[in-house]
Amino acid sequence: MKNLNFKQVLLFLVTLVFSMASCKPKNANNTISADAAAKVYVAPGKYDEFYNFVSGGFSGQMSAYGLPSGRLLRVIPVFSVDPEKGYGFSEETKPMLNTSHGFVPWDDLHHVQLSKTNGDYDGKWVFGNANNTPRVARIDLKTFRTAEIIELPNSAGNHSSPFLTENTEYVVAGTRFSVPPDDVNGDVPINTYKKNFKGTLSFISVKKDDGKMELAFQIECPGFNFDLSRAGKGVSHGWFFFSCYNTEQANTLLEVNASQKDKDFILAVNWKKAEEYLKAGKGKKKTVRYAHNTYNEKTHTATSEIKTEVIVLDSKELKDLCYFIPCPKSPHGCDVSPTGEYIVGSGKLAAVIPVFGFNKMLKTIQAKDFIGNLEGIPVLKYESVLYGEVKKPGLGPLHTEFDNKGNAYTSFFVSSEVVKWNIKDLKVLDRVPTYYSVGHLTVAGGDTKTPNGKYLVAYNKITKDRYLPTGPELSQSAQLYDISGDKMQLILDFPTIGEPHYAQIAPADLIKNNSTKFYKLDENKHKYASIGEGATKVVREGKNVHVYMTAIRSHFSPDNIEGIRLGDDVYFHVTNLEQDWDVPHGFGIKGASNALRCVVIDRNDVARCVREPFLRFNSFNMAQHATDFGFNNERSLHIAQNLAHANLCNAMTILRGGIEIVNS
Ligand code: CUK
Repeated sequence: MKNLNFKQVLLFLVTLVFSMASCKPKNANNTISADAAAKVYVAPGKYDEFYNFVSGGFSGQMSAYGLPSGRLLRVIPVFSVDPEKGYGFSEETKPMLNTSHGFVPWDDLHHVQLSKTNGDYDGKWVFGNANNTPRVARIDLKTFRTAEIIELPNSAGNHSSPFLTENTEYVVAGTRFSVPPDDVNGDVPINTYKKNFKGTLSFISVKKDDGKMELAFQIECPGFNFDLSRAGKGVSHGWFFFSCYNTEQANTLLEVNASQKDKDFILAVNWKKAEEYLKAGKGKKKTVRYAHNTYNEKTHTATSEIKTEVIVLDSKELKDLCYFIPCPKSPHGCDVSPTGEYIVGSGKLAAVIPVFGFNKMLKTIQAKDFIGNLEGIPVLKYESVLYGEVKKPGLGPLHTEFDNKGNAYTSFFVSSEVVKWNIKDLKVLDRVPTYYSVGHLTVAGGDTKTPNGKYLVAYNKITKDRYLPTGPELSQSAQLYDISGDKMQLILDFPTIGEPHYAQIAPADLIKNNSTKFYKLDENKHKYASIGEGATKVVREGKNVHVYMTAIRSHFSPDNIEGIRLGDDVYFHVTNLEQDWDVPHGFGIKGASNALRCVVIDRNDVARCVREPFLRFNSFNMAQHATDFGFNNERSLHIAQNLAHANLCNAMTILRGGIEIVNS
């Protein structure tokens, strides 16, 4: 919870937090009953029942775990480079990390969202947001690879993102911080904040068949901070709900000044209405700059395009588009029940959890039961929209998900617990501790129309005492609870990669049978592909030399390259010829800073390795490593050297042009 309001929570409750964090219950181990081990045991060779997609926070990656075992299956590079997969190192993948600011190979991958059809996961894609340089990524679940990244203009701190409508019509992304527009009018002094800073909500359309994203439109809203959001579903399909804070529009000392008011808001947006306005030509074209990056599965190459225009709808002018629902103190989570009828606001500093009724909201709008108007947006009467309040739920409510029996589960940051309550009568039914300071939680299918409800995972901010120490920084933490009975039961701790913010859990059956096993060689449309060893060659174009190369276990072709001269740029285009599941190959060049970039551990990708111009062209020493050993960097290196000795010897050393010979 590394945002400003949590600093404030910590300011106010610092003693309490410390006491919570340091008072590990003496009987913590005893609270896990004997059957826990059996519940999480997945026998060797057996598959897990669920995939758990977990955000990597500041690692910029996403990871896939199996549940209930907690086994790490794969780290999926998204917003950061990853030598294990060559992502961001190979020339083919570098464009994925391009932005309007240039190459940005890092971000905070904050929330994940699985694609939906009719309000349930469909297993096609998983989306992730970049918090820092606002971007949204789509990962293809056939390949577990990042297929597309779109940057968002007019945004800063892309936090209420990426949340999806019930048929993945849109990926929606609200800006956490209001900013001046990205166009020529954007250079304004901070004391004009209230006038010039705006909160922009982005609606990215997603094509049904191939998932292709487009920035369809944006809605310009008052200069508040949009923290989190959820789409309506079922009865509330067509609406979107955003929690907002800093409605004071403070621009100094946000820790204190942004939480003065007794109530902030949940913004209800009628996106079907937005579509009507768009059709009627009510949008205004604005000049912006944003990158749109796409990975092509046929050419195995990414392209990055800079786009310069976006259509913006103005919430001030367009009636019936937006409404404010008052919500106690700095609402954070904003979650919608499986039927779509109940909207749960979690004020981080509030003593109750307000639950709003969607139909009550519609009636309030119809009756024009408003208590005011903020920059053209009607403010509804709290009592009229409120279904009820969960009383004394805990301290610091954050996020809520749902099971299949009419219950809700809310995470509490300050009191470090998960609280189960009934949606209908709002009674608290059960509470279990987390260790410690839980942020998000996820229930299997917990944001869908038909939750599975078997497991809940809590993602913690603090891990004191849970794992073997690892120096000043401890492992990140997830905790798995069995929620199938009346009482929640902690059954497993497992560490995660990076800081886990949000995660989702999908049945394995939805995804596993669609996994791509390998790329068919005759479908490879890469410009420099060599389809078969017979097609390999070395082609000189002035000072550029293109080596068309193939890799098959355990052999490179050609295995001698002669005639390279000092000052040449040599491009190695390596095609993996394997046509079987899981036979990737690596490729490296000794001494080149991009040697790692050439460790492209890919199926049938072609790696184009461009030598850095500032490097002296001394020698090449290439080696292939067998893949049935699995990979880590050290081992790859080791095998590479061994193979160089065993198979390749001097074969790949460049012998001509006054170049030093490498005796490998
Ligand atoms: S969150 Cu982003 S800092 Cu509750 Cu999704 Cu914690």
